[in-house]
Amino acid sequence: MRGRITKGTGGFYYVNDENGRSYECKACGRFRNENIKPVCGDLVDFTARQGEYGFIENILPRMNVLSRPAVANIDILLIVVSAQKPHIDFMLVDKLLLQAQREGIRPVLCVNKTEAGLKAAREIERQYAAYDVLLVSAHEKTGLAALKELLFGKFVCFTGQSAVGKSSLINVIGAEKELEVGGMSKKTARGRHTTRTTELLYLPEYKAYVFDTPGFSMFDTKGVAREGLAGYYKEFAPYAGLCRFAGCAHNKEPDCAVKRAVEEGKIDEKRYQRYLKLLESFEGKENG
Ligand SMILES: Nc1nc2c(ncn2[C@@H]2O[C@H](COP(=O)(O)OP(=O)(O)OP(=O)(O)O)[C@@H](O)[C@H]2O)c(=O)[nH]1
Ligand SMILES: [Zn+2]
Repeated sequence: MRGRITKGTGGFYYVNDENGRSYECKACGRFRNENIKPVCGDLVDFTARQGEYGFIENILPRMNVLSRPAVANIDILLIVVSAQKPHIDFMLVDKLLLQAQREGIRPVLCVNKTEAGLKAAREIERQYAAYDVLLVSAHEKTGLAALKELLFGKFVCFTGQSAVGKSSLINVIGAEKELEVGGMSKKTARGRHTTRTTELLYLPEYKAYVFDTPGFSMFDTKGVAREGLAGYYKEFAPYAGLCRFAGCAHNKEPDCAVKRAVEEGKIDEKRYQRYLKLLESFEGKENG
């Protein structure tokens, strides 16, 4: 059978089949010998056994994988921020966008708590106009249709600072239905004080998986060459090829089309300033 790993604990893995039914499995010995560790989100071939745990036989090639917590095959990284408190950390969002794009994951920004703080929400929309931005309120249940549409059939990872409302959003979109977990019926609405576990939740109504984490292991610049950084700024793309120098870092080089676009207000000044700051943090570092 084909399935997706939703949870791993104490040598056991929980694998959902295509109908969202959960099976307790062990990894077959070959994986340990080859030093392969299944992770949450992995798509696997497994055999189920009557009244006993099954076996994961094969892990399909991963589309992407993020670490600490280790999660694979994410379709969408939903970067949740707040229009009220806690105030948005723009640099963190820039880094999460970079991290997603580097892994080939589609990033979507989700501004929660928009029943107030509309000015902040508009500013976020403006700075990230090159990306998809949703405005929602978990409390007022507004903007959820677009979020639900996004979810359908996908594995969506909710990430962002603590207290922006990730759990609240998952609860309001998933709480109508009861969730099947290991044959037991359990409400999707988790208590706010339950300990955080690395677990994918299945939302049968949307045939979707969601995962909730404040972030992944500290962003590092490994794997992003200094010259490659600009490539992760979608709004630079129309101009980047027009600079005088090939490989222009859009910093102090003369005749830079990106800088010109900033001066003309076509690229957001604040995003550009943060880009320079990130670029600076690369100076003198070994990347690659
Ligand atoms: N005003 C307002 N508050 C909200 C909204 N959504 C969530 N909150 C509140 O924000 C606080 C944090 O919500 P959580 O859902 O626990 O946030 P989280 O992002 O999951 O936080 P962590 O689990 O710590 O990562 C709670 O007090 C919620 O009631 C909203 O749409 N508007
Ligand atoms: Zn340039």
